[in-house]
Amino acid sequence: MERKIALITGATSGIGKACALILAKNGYDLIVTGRRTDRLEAFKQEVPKGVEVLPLTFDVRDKEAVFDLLGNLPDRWKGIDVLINNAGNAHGMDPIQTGSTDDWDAMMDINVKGLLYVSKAIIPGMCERKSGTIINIGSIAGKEVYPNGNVYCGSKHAVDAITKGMRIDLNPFGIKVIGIHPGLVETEFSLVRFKGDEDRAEKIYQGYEPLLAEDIAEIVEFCVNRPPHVVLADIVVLPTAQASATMVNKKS
Ligand code: NDP
Ligand code: 8X3
Repeated sequence: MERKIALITGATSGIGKACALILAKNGYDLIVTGRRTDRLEAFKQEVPKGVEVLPLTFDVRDKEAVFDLLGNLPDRWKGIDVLINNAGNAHGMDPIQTGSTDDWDAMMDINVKGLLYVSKAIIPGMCERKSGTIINIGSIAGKEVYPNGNVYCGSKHAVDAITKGMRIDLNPFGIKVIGIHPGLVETEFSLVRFKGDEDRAEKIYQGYEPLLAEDIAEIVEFCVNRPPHVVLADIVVLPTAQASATMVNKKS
């Protein structure tokens, strides 16, 4: 099988890690990123034999680090076929009148500006090669707004708009741009949102069967295995028990 290269941001847990693992099984060598170096290093042991992994530790908010590391990749890693812009989180869940500006900064800087910095570092190479696939992980929160979701929803609506803009601008270069917008996926997401409050985080996923990170990874696998003339442009995926951002059919 011809080996390809995928770059996955936020590969230290959840959706990003699951996507990295499934792409490894599909013959990709991987550039995996995140802030937790220990997890990136440990990840190297989890991939099938023969898969090459380049771990890069940086905060997507750090513009200089993004351009320095991704702009100076070793030649062997420059030809990125698939970019998955996944790094991101919600920070807090408060009404707009009492929300924290630190939380707002984190969400806009990571989910929106971080995605832009990484994309800007990678897109020129894809344009030169006239090929590539960009998958932006949005959210149901980018399609709807829910109580106390205000700024997180705003950040994911921005991801949705930026994804559509990328699709238009990069179309002449034959670059596929895909938005995947999941509903509730059980990962470390709620632990981060609720600042380490495990009880509160666990309750988000109780009383119904949430999506797993692997469910999203399987969609990514399907997307990257489409023939050249097919792009799955915009995908909303929910747990069956979830009908909208605000309606989840909980049994207890
Ligand atoms: P996790 O908290 O499990 O994973 C988040 C990942 O993003 C981690 O690898 C983390 O790595 C990375 N990350 C966060 N902040 C930064 C930063 N400043 N710089 C670099 N990397 C960062 O959550 P999920 O897997 O659920 O989230 C992945 C994406 O999916 C996010 O964009 C999220 O908004 C989206 N999403 C999640 C849903 C859910 O219900 N779980 C539903 C819809 C969308 P590290 O901490 O090592 O830096
Ligand atoms: C994560 C899903 O519903 O918590 O984007 O916003 S939700």
